[in-house]
Amino acid sequence: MLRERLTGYDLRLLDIEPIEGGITASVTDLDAMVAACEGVDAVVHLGGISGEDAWERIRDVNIEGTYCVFEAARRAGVGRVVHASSNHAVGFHENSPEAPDDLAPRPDTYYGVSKVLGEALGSLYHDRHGLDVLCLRIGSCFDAPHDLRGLSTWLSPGDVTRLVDAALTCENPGFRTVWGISANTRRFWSLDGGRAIGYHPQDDAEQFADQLSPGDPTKDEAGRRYVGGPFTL
Ligand code: 15L
Repeated sequence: MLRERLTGYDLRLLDIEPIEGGITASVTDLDAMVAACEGVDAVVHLGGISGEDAWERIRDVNIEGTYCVFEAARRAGVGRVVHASSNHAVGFHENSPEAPDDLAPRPDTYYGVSKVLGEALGSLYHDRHGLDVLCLRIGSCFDAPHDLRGLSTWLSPGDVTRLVDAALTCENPGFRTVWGISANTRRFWSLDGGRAIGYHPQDDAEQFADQLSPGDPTKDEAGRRYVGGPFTL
């Protein structure tokens, strides 16, 4: 989504799968990550497993990989890291209107734990090494919402681009956590943290409401009740 939309940037891409014009390496290969970070202004960290998995896989890929991102950025003198965190870092909080961007950790899975660890590493690398670190607690970033919960948690392709652009360009962010959602009519979570960095979402999942019908009642109920929705089950 971002690769084709983040125009105006000179992107250096890295993926474990070969991609056109990109570096092929694992996010867990510290030497490769340091080399990839040489001479860049900022890192956008999106690498890793994007859902629940065995502890060993989450540990070896997401936790080790996120350490490598911050350590490589530090060694290469990169000033800013934008970290794709997730609502699942705080997934066992009950939904409440305008839930703040800095809810305390309450992970719903090992995957959520890896996102908490990423935020903790970001905090450490900010306080100890002075990096600017923005942890985006992304909701559901897809072309369109998949289910009723997505009417609240959707982050559109256009808005994720606006959010990452704001995270890359805002002045003196320090360390912060920011919800990653669109301007959804049914949203639970605050847009204040986004506004504070100059993120102004333009999309609303409501446009998909009449295309979505109730799914598994237990999952729909978890989606209403908990930040992390069915990940809590
Ligand atoms: C996430 O963090 C996942 O990466 C994504 O696949 C979705 O499951 C999303 O959360 C969500 O909560 O909808």
